[in-house]
Amino acid sequence: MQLSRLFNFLLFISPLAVCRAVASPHKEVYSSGGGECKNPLVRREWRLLPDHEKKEYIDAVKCLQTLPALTSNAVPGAITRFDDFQGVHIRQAEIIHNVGFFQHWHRYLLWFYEKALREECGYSGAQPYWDWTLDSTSESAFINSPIWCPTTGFGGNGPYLNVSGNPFLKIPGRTGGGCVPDGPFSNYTIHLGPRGSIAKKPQCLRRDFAPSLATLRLTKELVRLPHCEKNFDWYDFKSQAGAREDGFFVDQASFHSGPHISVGGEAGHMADVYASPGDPVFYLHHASVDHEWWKWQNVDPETRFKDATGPSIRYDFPFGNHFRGPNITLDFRIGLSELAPAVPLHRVMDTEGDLLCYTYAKEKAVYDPTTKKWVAEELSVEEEDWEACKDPEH
Ligand SMILES: [Cu+2]
Repeated sequence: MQLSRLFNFLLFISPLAVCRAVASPHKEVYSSGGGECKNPLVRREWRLLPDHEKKEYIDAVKCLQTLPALTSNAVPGAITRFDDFQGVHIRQAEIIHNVGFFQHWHRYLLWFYEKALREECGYSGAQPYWDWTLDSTSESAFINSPIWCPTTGFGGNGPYLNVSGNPFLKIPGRTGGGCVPDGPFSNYTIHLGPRGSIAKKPQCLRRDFAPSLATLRLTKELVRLPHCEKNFDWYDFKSQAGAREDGFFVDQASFHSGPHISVGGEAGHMADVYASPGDPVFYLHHASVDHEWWKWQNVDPETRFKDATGPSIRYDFPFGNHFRGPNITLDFRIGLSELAPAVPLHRVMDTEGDLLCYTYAKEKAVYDPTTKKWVAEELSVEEEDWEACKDPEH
């Protein structure tokens, strides 16, 4: 395990344009035969993938969107394999958020999504992530992020709708709301949602960017704060902040809720607590949420691979003022309905354990204003410490 982590110290110098990228530094091959993770997939930031890898990923997502669903018996509106994953999230949305196993459940979902892309759609890479802090420096940085590129990304914002039609959210600074008009998913039909609906209801992919929220809540400094917590329950609570029983609080938006709302605003799919996986960018966002947890865990693996606490029931303390159920333990079980077997939490604590087999590249994306390209650089020891908040005094 340690040896495989060492491989990630590779230095990648790849000039990348905003909408274009270049050659791949390497390709990891997943191998976890015999219950041992030997050669983990290495997840990287979207803008650091060379163009042909971006295309391969998007082609694989589009492939999932054509394969027949496995869960149509339970989810009548599920037509495709892509819908399967959105469907299980819709069905479990009321039990998997604002609880202690939120991180674990989403990690497990992503693992099976990544697996489906690879095993059913021939994708040879790892699930990429979207580091929102790179796009929170200004409103224009957010709007012009490489992730929204119509040719090598996921397409951009929807046109502005004066009335969002969402009675549950009031988001200042929303700028869109309509159907995404460009990119690879502009003609894609989402079948499930809104909210808890699992009946077939064809709809376009909608985005409703709130760039000001991104600049206020997704800065490197704010994203770092949960990392300063030594115990999982407070790390987890802070990373899930913003979405509460009594509504959404923009001024408390965390790196989980903040990107959901910055992309989804009021009318976009990403803002829908149930149906958000209808937007393919959901998986890059959640890979980044998982990346943060992975960073937090790896500061002290001995302790933190065993630290799973927090309520088993939604909105129990500290997510609300209720005390209705017991706290989770490592033996608490999560599942993905028909999509994957139920497993105890201890199986998903280590991303290089006997079930999961992936890691995150130890690199950072740096923008070179002269060449207008993003390049990968190795994290210095000081930067790693800062990101991990090993010493809150500094
Ligand atoms: Cu979720």
